[in-house]
Amino acid sequence: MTEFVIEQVATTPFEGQKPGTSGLRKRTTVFQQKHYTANFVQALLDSIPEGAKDAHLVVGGDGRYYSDEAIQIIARLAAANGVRKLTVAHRGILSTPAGSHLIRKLKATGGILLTASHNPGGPDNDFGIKYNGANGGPAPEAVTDAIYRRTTQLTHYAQADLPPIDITTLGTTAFGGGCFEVEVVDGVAAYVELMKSVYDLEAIKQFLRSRPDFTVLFDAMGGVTGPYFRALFVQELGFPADCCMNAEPSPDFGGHHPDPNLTYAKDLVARVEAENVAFAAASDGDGDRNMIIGKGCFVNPSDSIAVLAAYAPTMPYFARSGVKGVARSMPTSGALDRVAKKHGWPFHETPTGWKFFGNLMDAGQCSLCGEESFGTGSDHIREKDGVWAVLGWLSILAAAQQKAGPEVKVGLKTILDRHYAEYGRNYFSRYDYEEVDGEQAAAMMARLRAMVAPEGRSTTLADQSPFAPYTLKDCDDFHYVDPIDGSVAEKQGVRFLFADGSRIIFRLSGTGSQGATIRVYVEAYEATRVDLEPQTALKDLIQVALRVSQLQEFTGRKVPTVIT
Ligand code: VG1
Ligand code: CO
Repeated sequence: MTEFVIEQVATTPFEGQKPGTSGLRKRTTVFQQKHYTANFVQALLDSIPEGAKDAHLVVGGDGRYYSDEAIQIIARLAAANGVRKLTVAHRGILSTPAGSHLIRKLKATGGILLTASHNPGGPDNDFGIKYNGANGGPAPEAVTDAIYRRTTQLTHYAQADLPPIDITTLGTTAFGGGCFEVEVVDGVAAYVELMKSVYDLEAIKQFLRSRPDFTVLFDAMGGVTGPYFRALFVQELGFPADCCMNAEPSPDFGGHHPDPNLTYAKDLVARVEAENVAFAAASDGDGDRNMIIGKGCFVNPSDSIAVLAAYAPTMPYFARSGVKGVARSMPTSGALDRVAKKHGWPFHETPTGWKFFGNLMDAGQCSLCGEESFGTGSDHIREKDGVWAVLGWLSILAAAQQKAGPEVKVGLKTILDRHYAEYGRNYFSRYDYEEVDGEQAAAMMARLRAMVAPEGRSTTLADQSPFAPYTLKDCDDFHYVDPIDGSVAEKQGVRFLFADGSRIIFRLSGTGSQGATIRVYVEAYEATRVDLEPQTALKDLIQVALRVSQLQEFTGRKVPTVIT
């Protein structure tokens, strides 16, 4: 057993160590500055609600560049701060959902996830650190605020002179006469077991056997999900080994921008069209996002969570536990609301970011939830879950095929068409303007906020001209009072709500690391005209959004970076 000596290292605070929508994300070079990562880890350890002393923390991430160094720093600081045990994923490879599960399964105090999620990685791109609590979910704002406050006050951090931790070999190593332990575990196995209990994989296999025409393709985008895809789709479900693209986790995601949308997953989209692939999916760097597509068919994420909820009763996990309620983030379309209404399920609308779903799930008020940003999940863990969603869609297809019988060949489009026929269609689109000048973006938002502020509201509502042909019914800056703990989140997005139920929403991203990203969300509901191309259906509304916000005038941007 290795003894260790604890050193108090003098340091000074760094500016801007403020966790955003999901953890602290900065350029890798920023994290590489002397003391930068150690400062943040010390502030994090100081802010663990249960205290760092005797804590058990899970550590892992999407394997991006600088993760190995960060794991060593975390181990040295954890040992010096009285942490009892670290459970570290083999080679650091642990998807965000698998991390959430491991924390829950091991009843750990929490976990430190090393990821900047869908942000590109590598020496010239982003790194990130995020804390998840004992429920497996992203730390609530009270904790992230405490971490930030602590970063502004630090004068020292404590570090133990541990030898380098070998994260390539499974097993436990004890240090300091047994007062500190590091266990390296397989980051994939426990998650695979969980999925086997959530879904009926046998039913999916039976569907696949009955449909040899059903071709598939999965894109891990060089991120963490490759090993999970292979374990579940190739080994368990028996898909051919070459059905997984970019399946080797790579420190820079093979140069990809690991964000599963139509723009950044264009290689997958091209192959789906060229090779007539019936079902394809991509996930982001840390495996919590998913995109589902097929030949000629794109599943909008807002529809995805609605359809998953509608089919939930056919899935073993929900058949066992029931659907206790559903939730979506505010900008996500209202498709889910309609399913909730039909089934009489409690429904919640939360601000953007998964941390707001955790309280609802812990209180037994939410079983499924989703965000328009390619995030879907359920209370099997406390993070959104890309692989879960892909299996969910396979399980939907299996259930629908079984019901339809051998005469009909069920595909993604069949499922969506039936859903729209039953519920109508919430057309939805998001325009992202990435890396806009920060001051210009702030000025645009400030003007919008002034328009919807209660004191200015009467004039805004009186002058309807910028909104034509729509009639403005209400507008506000979304705020949320958590029904479980009463905490309040202000300024979560400027909303213009129209008389016919359409909406336009503006907010700034809280996950970028450079400049500002403006997100514009538009939504319109059609009860019967469900076959339109979304950009056509939303054309007028998008024009209204650009006119009302003066986005082009403020930013000089004529076209968005990404359209979803
Ligand atoms: C974005 C999405 C949000 C998501 C967050 C984290 O945040 O809009 O819905 O929860 O990313 O996703 P923002 O603040 O940039 O809009 V992940 O996969 O990057 O952890
Ligand atoms: Co992610």
